[in-house]
Amino acid sequence: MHFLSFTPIVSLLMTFLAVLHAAKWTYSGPEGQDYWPKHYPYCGGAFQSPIDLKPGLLRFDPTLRPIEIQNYNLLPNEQLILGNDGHTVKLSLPSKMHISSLPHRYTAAQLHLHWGSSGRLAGSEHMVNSKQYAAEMHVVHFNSDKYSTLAMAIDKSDGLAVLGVLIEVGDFNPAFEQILRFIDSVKFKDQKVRVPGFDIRELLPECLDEYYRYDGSLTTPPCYPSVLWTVFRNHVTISHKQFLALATSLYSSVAQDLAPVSLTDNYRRTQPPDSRVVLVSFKEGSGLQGTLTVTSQLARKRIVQQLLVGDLADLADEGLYQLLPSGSEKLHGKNKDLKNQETETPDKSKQQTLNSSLWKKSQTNPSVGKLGLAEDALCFVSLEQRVTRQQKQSHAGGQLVQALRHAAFPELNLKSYLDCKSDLALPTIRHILHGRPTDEANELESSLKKAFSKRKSTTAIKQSVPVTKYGGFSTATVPRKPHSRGYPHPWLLPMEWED
Ligand code: 3TV
Ligand code: ZN
Repeated sequence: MHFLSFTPIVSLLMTFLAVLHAAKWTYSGPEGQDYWPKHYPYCGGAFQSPIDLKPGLLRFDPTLRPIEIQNYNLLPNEQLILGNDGHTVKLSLPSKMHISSLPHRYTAAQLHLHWGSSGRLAGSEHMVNSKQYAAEMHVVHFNSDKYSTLAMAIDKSDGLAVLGVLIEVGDFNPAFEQILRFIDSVKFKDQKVRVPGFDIRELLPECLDEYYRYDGSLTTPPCYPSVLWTVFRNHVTISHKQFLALATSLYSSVAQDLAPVSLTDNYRRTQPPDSRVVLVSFKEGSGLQGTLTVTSQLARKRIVQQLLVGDLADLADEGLYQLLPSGSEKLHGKNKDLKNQETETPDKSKQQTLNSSLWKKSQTNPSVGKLGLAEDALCFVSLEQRVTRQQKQSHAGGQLVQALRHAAFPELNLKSYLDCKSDLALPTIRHILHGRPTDEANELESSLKKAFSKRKSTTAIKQSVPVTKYGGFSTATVPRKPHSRGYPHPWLLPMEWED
């Protein structure tokens, strides 16, 4: 999803002009981060990075897979370019390097560093429980399934995936030395040097299973909210000498400048979390034990979203059974059998592609998507219709389906009813009425009666309010159902079940 809704030509022109007239920016002073939004409006917008990864923001998500990376083990004959762009020192990376464990292939483009200064061993961008580390490395990847270059991907909501590595001063790090030993060759802005390839995996912490995950932005102008962030739980170390080499060798000014400006403290301050949560792949030692589980609302939403566009059987091992009321674990075994049944539909590959971006967008944002409407992802289609169709396709009638309906539908339908105003079947409305506070139940019941009495005019209403075929899952383009006049609640239109 391009969050600038221009035609490709206008967009290209804007990019060209933006490059020509890219406003100078720095980390402090008159062009410092407080003033970035003047020229780069996204920097003053929502869902910005970095953030402070505080316990209150964290949600344990056992479905987060270990990060899998491919072809990081470069050989010395594969030359890379190390450069100073005036904001950071960056290393170009070959396109064979990629992340393979996300819904799309994310191809590596470059890595770079953020650091403090010689007197301040505090220059990381992300913080963990308000602790700032000495430095931070970012390995930038772009969604190469959808975009051909980093430049094309940079302003797309599913464009980038960045791996963040926190760096502490401690033991000498031989892998970082493969970069730092060339640092004097790129002291000034725009200087570049060829360096031999090495195993980039060695720059990452040993354990790639434990990480923080959230939707955020570039931490530098233009601050597009296009980054799926993965910040590893475990830090790496560099020696004090290595840190000083990084913090004292570089300048943000060109070599010819008579007044050289040191390149230090090139980190952005942490940004508000807005409505985001941060998913964590680990529980032990995180302070999350027993407080948040897979049955959290967020996890339920995700599982149901998967259910809506995916394959019921595929969910068997991903915790679907955990949605069910206690005692229904027995059904899990049953569910597993579904894997052997024919559930493929002609549209499946397309559905999964759509699902992936929807999943990505919604997974860390429980209330409003970065482009404003992620919540609608759950309600812009009739949940009932889709789940029922899914059930039919997977021949998964019976116990599992019944349990699922009882466990997952009441909450979702209530949400649809109160917020999303999507279609609801009368029996379901009655079902959710059951057990609600009396006032609410009465109001709903009278609305129902009126709605029911006008049911004969449904056809006419349907003509004036076309049934929307929400063909895609773009959260930015979900049309809102127009309110129909003459109904007690305009959204209380009886739903006709599709066969
Ligand atoms: F893609 C980037 C990032 F993700 C780039 S490329 C150039 C952007 C105009 C960059 F310079 C970055 F600093 C980051 S970051 O968000 O990882 N810091
Ligand atoms: Zn960065």
